[in-house]
Amino acid sequence: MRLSRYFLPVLKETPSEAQIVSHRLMLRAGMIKQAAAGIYSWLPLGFKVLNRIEQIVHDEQIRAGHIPMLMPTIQSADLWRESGRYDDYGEEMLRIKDRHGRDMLFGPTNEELITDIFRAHVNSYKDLPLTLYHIQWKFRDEVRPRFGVMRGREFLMKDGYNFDIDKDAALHAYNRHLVSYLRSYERMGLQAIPMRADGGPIGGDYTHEFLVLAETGESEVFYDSEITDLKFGAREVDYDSVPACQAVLEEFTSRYARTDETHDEGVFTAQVPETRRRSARGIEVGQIFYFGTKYSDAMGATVVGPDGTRTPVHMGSHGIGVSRLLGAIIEANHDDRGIIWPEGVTPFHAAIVNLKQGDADADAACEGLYKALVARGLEPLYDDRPERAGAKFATMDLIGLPWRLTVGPRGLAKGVVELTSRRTGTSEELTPEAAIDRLAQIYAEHV
Ligand code: 5CA
Repeated sequence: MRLSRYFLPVLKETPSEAQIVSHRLMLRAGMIKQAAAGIYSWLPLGFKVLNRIEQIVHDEQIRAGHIPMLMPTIQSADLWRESGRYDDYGEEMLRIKDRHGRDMLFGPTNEELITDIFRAHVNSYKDLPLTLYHIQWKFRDEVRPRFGVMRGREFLMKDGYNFDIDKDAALHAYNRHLVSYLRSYERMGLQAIPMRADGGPIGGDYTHEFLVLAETGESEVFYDSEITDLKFGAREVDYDSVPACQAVLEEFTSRYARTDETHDEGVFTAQVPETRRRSARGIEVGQIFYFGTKYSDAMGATVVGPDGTRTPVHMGSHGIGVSRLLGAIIEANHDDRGIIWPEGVTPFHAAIVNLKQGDADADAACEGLYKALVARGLEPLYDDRPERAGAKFATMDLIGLPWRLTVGPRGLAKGVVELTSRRTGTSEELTPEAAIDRLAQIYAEHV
């Protein structure tokens, strides 16, 4: 993409309504624009990152054997009356009447709708296990929408639902989700710690939240410092293997980590040596639940078991805050000049900054780099505007592309361009070919 032809409405002033750094940076970098309280338009740069995150979530869900689909945003109140949640959900649910006076709602989550699909089409234990998921906009009429996309009213969520014959099988689905979530967050450049938590309106007493540590997090967390050293890394886990998934769960959850709802000072003190006790703030980027037969009992979702009798299926639901993740990633990756995208989610792979637009050699070198990067499957953002170098650097630093190629007559006279890391600030002079090879190599690990 050439910046002169892109739509990147960066702001010079720091918007006064934004209280936290990720919100400020998303507005300043022209990623989002508020449409109403807690509701945002996703401008091209923000939309690109949102898509990258969504793609990682899809890849990892499909890798775990979960099946993508799409349910609507608007639901009928009838199903929610069946489950008993129409009254329970309270004012967070946006209730709508259609022209015939029928009660509808903008879905805050989809347990009812998916259970209805299941009971209409699945009849036998032979069709289990089954995990269906979608990535769809949700609406929760939060009392205090704030912090930009972190606590929106309209937000994008991946929500998945498992259907299993019994508790053991459903717990395997739970463990599989935990593994796939650890992989997903690491690909986004985040360490998200799974913590025992509280079920809330979804229900169920077995649940883990995934928290990214950040000062601006809304949850208070208590943990054993050793948990932050755990890395999922490049290991391959067989998702069909009960012991393999169980082993990952145990490794990542055996060290103490709790959110405030279930924090018990006595247990924390007994389990964790004093030097390793930590408390901090965390951003909840996902949550997994096992809730047994709560919805299948209420809505009659049963299958015929091996002995010919009907039994309600065991279920769980599993959510990732796709739009919230942009805020969480920025909270964990920024400096005073702007965002620093992890390679896995960056909107463009590399910036090309032409120090002397209009100079025939510099223009030709930039065009050459641009084409070579595209040919290697990478997406560059070429700042081809007739601006000062300082302004071009400031824009690229603000929008946070992890790598910058700087091209100018002085370097070209020596046959080199400069490759700069946004994170470390270190620069290297390389021939254009070597710079392209380097970038291709860096991103080979992030496809
Ligand atoms: N049905 C279950 C799991 S699919 C569910 O709704 N879980 S949840 O309530 O925990 O939401 C899943 C994730 O969505 C949360 O972990 C959080 O990352 C994200 N989320 C929840 N509320 C908001 C909000 N108001 N704004 C942005 N993201 C949100």
